[in-house]
Formats: sequence, structure tokens, C-alpha cells
Amino acid sequence: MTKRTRTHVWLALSVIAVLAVGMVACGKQPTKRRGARGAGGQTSDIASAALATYVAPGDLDEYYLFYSGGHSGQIFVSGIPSMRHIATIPVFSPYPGTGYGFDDESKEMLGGYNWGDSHHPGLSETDGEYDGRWLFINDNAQGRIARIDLKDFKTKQIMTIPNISANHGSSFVTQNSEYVTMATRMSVPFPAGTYADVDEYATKYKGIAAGIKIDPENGHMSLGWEILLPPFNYDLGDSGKGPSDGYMFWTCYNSEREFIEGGKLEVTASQRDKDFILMVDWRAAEKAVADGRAKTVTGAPVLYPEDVADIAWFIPLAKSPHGVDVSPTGQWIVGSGKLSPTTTVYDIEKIKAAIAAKDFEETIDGIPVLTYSSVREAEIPVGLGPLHTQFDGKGYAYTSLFVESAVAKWKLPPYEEGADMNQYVVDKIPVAYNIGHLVTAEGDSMSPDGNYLVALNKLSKGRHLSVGPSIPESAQLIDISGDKMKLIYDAFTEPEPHYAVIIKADKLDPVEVYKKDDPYWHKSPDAIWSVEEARIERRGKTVEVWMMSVRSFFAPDVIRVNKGDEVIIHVTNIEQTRDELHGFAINEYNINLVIDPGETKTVTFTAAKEGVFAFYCTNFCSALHQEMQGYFLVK
Ligand code: K7E
Ligand code: CUA
Repeated sequence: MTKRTRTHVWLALSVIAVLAVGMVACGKQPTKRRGARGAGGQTSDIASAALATYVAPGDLDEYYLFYSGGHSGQIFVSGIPSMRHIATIPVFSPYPGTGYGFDDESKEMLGGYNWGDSHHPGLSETDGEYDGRWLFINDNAQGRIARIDLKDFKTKQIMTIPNISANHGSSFVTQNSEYVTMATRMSVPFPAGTYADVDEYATKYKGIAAGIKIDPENGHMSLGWEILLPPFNYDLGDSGKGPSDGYMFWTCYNSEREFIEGGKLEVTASQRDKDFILMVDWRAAEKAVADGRAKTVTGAPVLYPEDVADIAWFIPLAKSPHGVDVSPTGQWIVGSGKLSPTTTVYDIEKIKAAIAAKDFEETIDGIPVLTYSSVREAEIPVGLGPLHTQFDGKGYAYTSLFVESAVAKWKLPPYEEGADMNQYVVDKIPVAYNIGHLVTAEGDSMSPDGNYLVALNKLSKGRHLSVGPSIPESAQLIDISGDKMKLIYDAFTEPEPHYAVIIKADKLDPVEVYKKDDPYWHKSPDAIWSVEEARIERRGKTVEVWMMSVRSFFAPDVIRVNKGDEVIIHVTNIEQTRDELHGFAINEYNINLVIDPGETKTVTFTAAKEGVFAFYCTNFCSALHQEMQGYFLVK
């Protein structure tokens, strides 16, 4: 195709997209207020959907649903099937509700940023099954990755690595949580911090794929290796399992390696007929670093594919791809190109054979491109705008169709020789609408549960009470236990989930309090457990306070300092009763700690304002909660 016809194809697809949006938007009438809905033929469906999603007062949900919070920088927790929001876990953004980002430790973790763009939560795994220990989440804005401990639902580590720009292809965990992925979405000059104009994009700009090592004992993350890549946009990823264990996969677009000023990447990045899936052998990368074959660049061990062979390959895929997903058995790698109405299935055994036979189409910056026809198993005509794929445990895959606003259910291989592939697309359900990601229960594990699917829709026009020009983000719960998919619930969240993960509730066993003697929890050396230990010490211009909080007082409850002093306050909540939290806020000083039972938090600040300032407990704790207060006097 000439560039011009390609542009026309692209324009035509855009028109189809707009039309499809319009049709779906018109087709879905806004629901009437509850009780105003007519009975009619819908009644039995509504009744069965209601029964399927109703969690009676006092009963618990079967699953946890962890939504990424997008540019809110947080994670939202809901239950399935009720879809009720039960918690928000702050990760990359301060959250006054839990005092996150106000005490010294969490403030330091945030590293001076007050937001992040969280896209893909990933659960830790043992033998390809979710083990309920940790949840990882990427930040697409500041190139970071975070770990949440599912024992207390709190962020424990936020990690930055050099040379990565916009970490989007993350956080995809390997089969035994050896590594979690990171990758560059928007290439920048290499090494980090280098200046090169965009007209040198093709040569000076680089991407990076990285393996972040996970400590099997405590989940601590450290940088394993980086691989230097051509300046493509590395988009979505997944880790292999079973026969594909040992490999990581990322889609990439803009294999044209262009950034033309005023040239519109949406057009320039869609010229080639195919883009790629990048495949990395992480065990080979690990070994290459151990063998001293990496160069240290800005402190990171970087592997150059020009010098180190057999660590990375490209697999051709329909242009402008988004999702790549590994099937539960690990044999099938599924990739989708947004501008192609098909999803491509690759066989890991064919991929391994092509590598062994050096069956390559070309080599790009030292990375061999596998021959498409040798590794492809099939192209499935799923529908318009395929993005992401999830699985049940029964041999079916579910692909989100952004343009069509639908979910397609299709059969994984084997297929009959020469068969019409349309017959393998077995069901389709419209969603409301413009779906992005979708997620099935335990969907990234080796044994998905095959009962629930959540469609994460990008738009949700009119299916909720109006709240002004910005509308809530929409998620729809779909029952996938039968042959036909059934929509059973509409739910809404804050901006803006991209991906989510669903784990069986009984795999999690969160603590009720931080027990005084539980060795699992790192205890602050500044914890105190009695009024006798409470004290204020002055060293020169520094005033340090060891404070104890309990129903319903603080000890000490008066702190006297001089203007300009550095003040350090450690507050321990000595309660050992569940949900007996105490807050510690100093008015007009922007200080807001929330201390869980058995926890100690520290805040350091300068007493810059003169006067008398009340401090008080912000978290309702007893009938005498209002009395839990004191004074901070600045002379
Ligand atoms: Cu929004 Cu995975 Cu970042 Cu697709 S991503 S939709
Ligand atoms: Cu302590 Cu309210």
C-alpha cells in the first residue's frame, strides 16, 4: 500500500469507530430510576442477574477485585459478585484518608511526586497460581513500580530504575514470582538524562525492557537486568507459564522508529503492515548479567543485543498492537493489533523451533525477527478493535473489542485444517461501552475459574445518576459460566481503571492488628508502649517527641517548641484491637497521620509558624474521640 491508501484505511477505521460508538450509545437507553423500569420480558433476566450478584447483608463476596486507578495513582478494591467498593489503596498519590504521603516513610516512598499513572496490577504467583502475597503495580508516568503487601493492603515499596521512560508494559509477574516486568513506552535518548533532538529519534532514542527481581522471602524488588532496544513504543506485556515459562512478551508499535515533529504519531506509526511482539528469555538475560556481559550504564546492568545473542527476538504481529496475553496452559500467545479485525495466536513450540532453526525474516539492532508464517498458529476474526484477551479454564479466550464495544468469546487451538475460522468465534456480548481491558477470575493464572468476567469500559454514558460533565468509569460484570455470556451488573468507579485482577477471597488472610510481638512486621525503633516511655527531648534546635496514643488521649498532650525548631514526632498507637485507629493532625501545619493498631508513624517538619495550634485525633475511635486532643505551642 502507498502511504496515502494506508492513511485512508486508517481514516476509514476511525470513521467505523465513531459510527460504532454512536450506534452503541443510541442502542443503550439510559436506565430509568429504580422502580420506574417496566416489567415485561426482562423480568426473569433481571431477577436471575439480581440473584447472581446479590450478597446479602452480613455475607461476604467470593473474590477480591483490584482495579488500577489510572492517573489517580491508586488501587480500588471491590468484591465480586457484589462489585461493592470496599477500600482504596494509595500507591503513587497521597491519600489523606489513610494519612498516606504525610508521614516521613510514605513521603519518602513517593519521592517528591504526588501522582502516578497506575495501569496494570499483577499478583504474585507460585507454580502459576495466585498465592495472595503481593500485588505489584506500574506507574506509566514516572517510570516506577510498586509493591503492596496483601497482609495489610499497604504500599511497601516504590522503585524507580534508570533508562526507562514511561513504564507501561508492567507489572507482569513470572510463574514463580522470580521477576516482574518493566518496559519503555515512550523511547527517550539513551542513557537517561542525555539530550538529543527528536530529529535524531531513529538513532539516539532507545527503549528498555527490564526484569525486576523479587525477593522470595519478603517481596523486595531490585533491578535484575535491562536490555537495550530500538526506539519503538513497548506497550503491553505478559509473562510465560508452563512451556513458555522463562519468557516475557511485550507488544510494540511505531516500528517505523519515527517521531516526526507535527507528523502525528497516530498516522506515522501505522505505516508498516506489521509491528512486533518482543520476546525476552529472562533466564538467558539473568545468566548474561551473571557472566559479566552487561555494561553498566547510569548504574544499571544493560545488555546490548548486538553483543549478546539469544536473549531477545521480535515476532511480527498485525500493526499497532496493544495486548499480548499468554493462555493458561502457556502454549498459546495471543496478540491483537488495534487496526486489524483479527487476533493472532502463536504456538510457543513453533517459536522455539524457529529460534533453533534460525528461521528469521531480518535482524533489527541485533534482534532477530522470527518468520511470521513459521510461528503463527492462526488469525481469529474476533471483530473490530481487538485489545486485550483473557481466559477461562475451559479452552476459551475472551477478547475486548474497543471499536465494536463488545466482548468476543472464541476457542483456543487446536483447529481443523482449512476450517473457516469464523466458526471458532462462538459468542459475542455488547458492553456499554468502548471497552478497554477485561479480566476474568484468576485470569492470569494457570487455572482461571471461568465464572466471572469484568469488562472495563472506557465510557459509560447515561447508565447512572448524572454527576455533571465528567462521568464515572464503568465496569460490567459478565457471567461466563455458560455457553452464552450474560451481563449481570453495572458498576462504577473513580478515574480511571485500565486493568484489574481478580483473586479468590480465601487466598488472602490480612492481619487484624499489628501485634506487638509479631516478627513479620518491621517495628519502628521509636515505638513506645506505655505512658512512662512517652517523652520530649531537645538537642540544640531539634525537638524529638515519642508520643503514645490510646483511647482516648495522647501522651504527651502538650508540645512546646521555638519558632524555627526542627520537630520530629513519633506516634505509636498501642491499641491491639481491630479498627481502633487513631489520627494525629496538627491544625494549620498540614500534618495528618493515621496510625493503625500497633503501628508507629513519624513526621519531621519545621515549626515555621508562631502561635498555638491544636492537635487532635481525626479517626473516630470511641465515645470520647472528641476529647482526644492537645496543643502544639510555638514560641
Ligand atoms: Cu489502558 Cu493496558 Cu495502559 Cu489497554 S492500557 S485499554
Ligand atoms: Cu483516637 Cu479518635
